[in-house]
Amino acid sequence: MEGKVLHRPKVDGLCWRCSPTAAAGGGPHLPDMDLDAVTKHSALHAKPSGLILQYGTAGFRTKAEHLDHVMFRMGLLAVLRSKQTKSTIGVMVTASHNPEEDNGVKLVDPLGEMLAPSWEEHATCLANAEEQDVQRVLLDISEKAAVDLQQDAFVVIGRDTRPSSEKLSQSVIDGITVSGGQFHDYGLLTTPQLHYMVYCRNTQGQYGKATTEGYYQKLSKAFVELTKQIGESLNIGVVQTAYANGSSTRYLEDVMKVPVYCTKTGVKHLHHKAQEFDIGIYFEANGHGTVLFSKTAEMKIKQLAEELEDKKRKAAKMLENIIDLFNQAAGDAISDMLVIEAILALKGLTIQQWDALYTDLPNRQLKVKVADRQVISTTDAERKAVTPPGLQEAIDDLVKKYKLSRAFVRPSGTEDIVRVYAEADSQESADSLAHEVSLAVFQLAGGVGESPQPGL
Ligand code: 16G
Repeated sequence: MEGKVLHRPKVDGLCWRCSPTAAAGGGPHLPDMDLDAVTKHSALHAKPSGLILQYGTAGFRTKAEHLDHVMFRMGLLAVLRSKQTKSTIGVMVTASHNPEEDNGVKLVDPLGEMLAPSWEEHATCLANAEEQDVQRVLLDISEKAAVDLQQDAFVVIGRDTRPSSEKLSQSVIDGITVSGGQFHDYGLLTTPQLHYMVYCRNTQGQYGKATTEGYYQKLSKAFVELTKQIGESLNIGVVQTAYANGSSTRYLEDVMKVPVYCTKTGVKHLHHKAQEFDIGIYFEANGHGTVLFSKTAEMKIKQLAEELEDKKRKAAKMLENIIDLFNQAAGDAISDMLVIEAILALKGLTIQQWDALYTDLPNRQLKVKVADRQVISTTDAERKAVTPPGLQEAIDDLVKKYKLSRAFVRPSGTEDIVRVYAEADSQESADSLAHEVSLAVFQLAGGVGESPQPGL
């Protein structure tokens, strides 16, 4: 067959002519479309005969094995749409929540919106064209939509994690390249991320940076702004116990600038204290903890989720989901873990980066057996011993010997022992301080059995 090259339509936009170069067998003439090459490649992505698909609510969706030709042809169509709109167009390979063996594809228009309905029709025509009609349908679409074929075309591609997605996105790329388009393949992306990329690229980065990092930055910035804004009208408090690492308290007070409170050990104490705030965050070093939102906070967030401009509304919606995810009844390690996972993903942080926000001071916990642990009474949220006499003074003297040090003792509420906690600038110092305090407890509070040994 003679090499035909699609060209800019005549002024009336209705008719096509062949390029003299192409007619003379001059080969591809980019950015025009080499229809011979398209036909050749199309045969490599042959349509199963009789298969009819519809560009539906979310593009084309069916069994992955039936989609190769659709992918190739959507690559072609994306190039035409890009030329027509003089903008970057997106192609997303995904079947979202459908079964794993399915797949699908949809096009994203210049401002990140869904493909225009008239182009959905073109998509359906092209996807269902029999092999010998592909050229004619391409010509037809270009004519109807007055596509300027001299224009450059640029397409961005994303795909989901399905096993079939990588190969199918390659077929999209094949369609793009054979029709003279350029592309950027983002690889794995969520669908909203691809919409975001398209929008960013067509607004010269005004909406944000067209990278996944840019996407996360934009969201987390909005999230921080919103929480700040909420923070101005709602009071936030963090509740810890004496067991909280001194570094965490310093980080919260000095860097995060949030007020920190200390209560006695036990969820019941922390929970009640946290209820005093609009947003009350409580956490015990042994893992118990959650975040409580007052009714006022919930209402405020709900309001913001409806009233504010786009990015703030999204951040408020995110906070609404966070309220649901945090267990409001009691500390819940699973719900805490999921919230943390979500925040890390949102901020693009690894667990290691999160862990490195501050460094815990070395610390040691020990147990001491005494005849009657109730001889020890405490005050100041268990940070100071009131009885037996002389114990607190002994602890104070020991603490003075070490740098960045702190120590306290309290009778356990769950075991028949006294707990000793110490922290200091090095593990050696923390171990040594804890041991010395254990000895003081043993001597002053009626220790039983063998006296505490170093290193135990
Ligand atoms: C219980 C508490 C926990 C507390 C721990 C203290 C609940 C659900 N759990 O596990 O909050 O930290 O006891 O134990 O209330 P202790 O008094 O033996 O140090």
